[in-house]
Amino acid sequence: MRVKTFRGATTAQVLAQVKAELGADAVILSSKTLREGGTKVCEIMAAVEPAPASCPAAGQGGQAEAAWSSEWSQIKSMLLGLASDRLDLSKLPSRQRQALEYLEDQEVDRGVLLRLYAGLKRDPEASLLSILGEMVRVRPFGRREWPQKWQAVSGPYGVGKTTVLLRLALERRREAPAARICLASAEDGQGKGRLVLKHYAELLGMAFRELRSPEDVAVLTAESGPFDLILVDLPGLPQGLELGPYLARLGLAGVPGLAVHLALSPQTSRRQMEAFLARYLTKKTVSLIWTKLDEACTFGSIVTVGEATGLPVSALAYGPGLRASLAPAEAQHLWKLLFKSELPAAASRDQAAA
Ligand SMILES: Nc1nc2c(ncn2[C@@H]2O[C@H](COP(=O)(O)OP(=O)(O)OP(=O)(O)O)[C@@H](O)[C@H]2O)c(=O)[nH]1
Ligand SMILES: [Mg+2]
Repeated sequence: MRVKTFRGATTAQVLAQVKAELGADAVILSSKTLREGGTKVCEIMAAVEPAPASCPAAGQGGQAEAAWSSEWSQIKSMLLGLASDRLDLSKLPSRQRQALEYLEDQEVDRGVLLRLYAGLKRDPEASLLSILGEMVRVRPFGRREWPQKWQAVSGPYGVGKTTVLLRLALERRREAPAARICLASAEDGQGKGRLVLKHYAELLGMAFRELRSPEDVAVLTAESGPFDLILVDLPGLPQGLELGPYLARLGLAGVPGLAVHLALSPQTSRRQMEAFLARYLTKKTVSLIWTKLDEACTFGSIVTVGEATGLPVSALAYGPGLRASLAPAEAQHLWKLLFKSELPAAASRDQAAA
C-alpha cells in the first residue's frame, strides 16, 4: 500500500490533489484540520492499494477476498462521493453536524463516519440515531433473546470474562430464580479464574465443571439435561492462537447451539481491536459484550466494531464489583453512553426517577 499525506487550505483542494496523484482508487485514511499561525490547514492521509489480491485478508480464502472486495468498493464509492460532494459538514443541519463531529471525537472509525455522512446527505430528514441503530444492533442478554443452553464468554486476557460470566449467571438468576445454572471453566488449569468460578458456584448454589478436554465436554453434554444454562468461561489466548481452532480442539465447536459472546473493552486501540477481532471471531460468535465501560473515556469503538462485525451487543458491563454492574443491552443505553458518557446504571436510575 502506498500512503501519502496531503495538505492544503480546504478539504476540496486537498482531495483534488489526492485524486490527481493517487487516482480514483485512493482511500482516505485520516483527515484533520490544523491551525498553523492562525491559518486553517486541512491535512489528509490517503493510500492506494495496488490490487485487492494483495490485501492481507485475501490469503484467507475466497470469502474473505469477496468481503474485502466489497468493503474496498464501498470505501472507493465513499471517496468518490467525497470528491464530488466533499465532506462538508456545514451542508448538514447543525444538530447532525455537531453529532458527527462528536462521534469523530469519540474515535468512531472514519469509514463509519463517511457512511453516516452519506446516509444523512441522502436523506437530510433521516435521524442519526436510526442510521446508527442500523449499524449497531442490540439483542439484550436474557432468556427470550438468548435461549441457548450453552453460552460461552470469550475475549482477550483480563478483559473481564470471568467477572462477566458471573454477572450473566446472576442476571439469569434474577430473571429466573429457579434456573439451574452450571458454571464451566475451560481454562487449561493455570488460570485463577477457575478457582474464582468454583468459589462463586459453591456460594451461589450453582454447579461447577472443568472442561479441559473433549472428554470433559462429552461428559457435561451427557449430563446437561437438567441444566437450563451452562455458562462456559473461555481463556484468553496467546498470540498466534485463534479461538476457532481452540473451540474445535476442546470439542466445544461440536456442541449444538453453542452461543459464544465476545467480551471487549472500548479502551482498546483501533489496531489492537482489529487484531483481537481477527483472532477471537468464530462461526459460533453471536454477540459482543462491552466491558470496563466505567474506565473508558471514548466509546466510538462500540459503533466501529458493531458495524464491522454486524454482531449485536448483548450486554454492557461497568465496575469491578459483581452487583449492579451489568445491563442487558438496550439501544438507549448505547446512545447515552456514546453521546453523554452515561453508564447504564445511571440511565436506569433516570428512568426510575422519570
Ligand atoms: N473497572 C472495572 N473492572 C473490571 C470490570 N470487569 C472486570 N474488572 C476487573 O478486571 C480484572 C480482570 O477481570 P477478570 O474477570 O478476571 O478478567 P478475565 O478476562 O477473566 O481475565 P483472564 O481470565 O485472566 O484472562 C479484575 O480485577 C476485575 O475485577 C469492569 O467492568 N470495570
Ligand atoms: Mg478469567
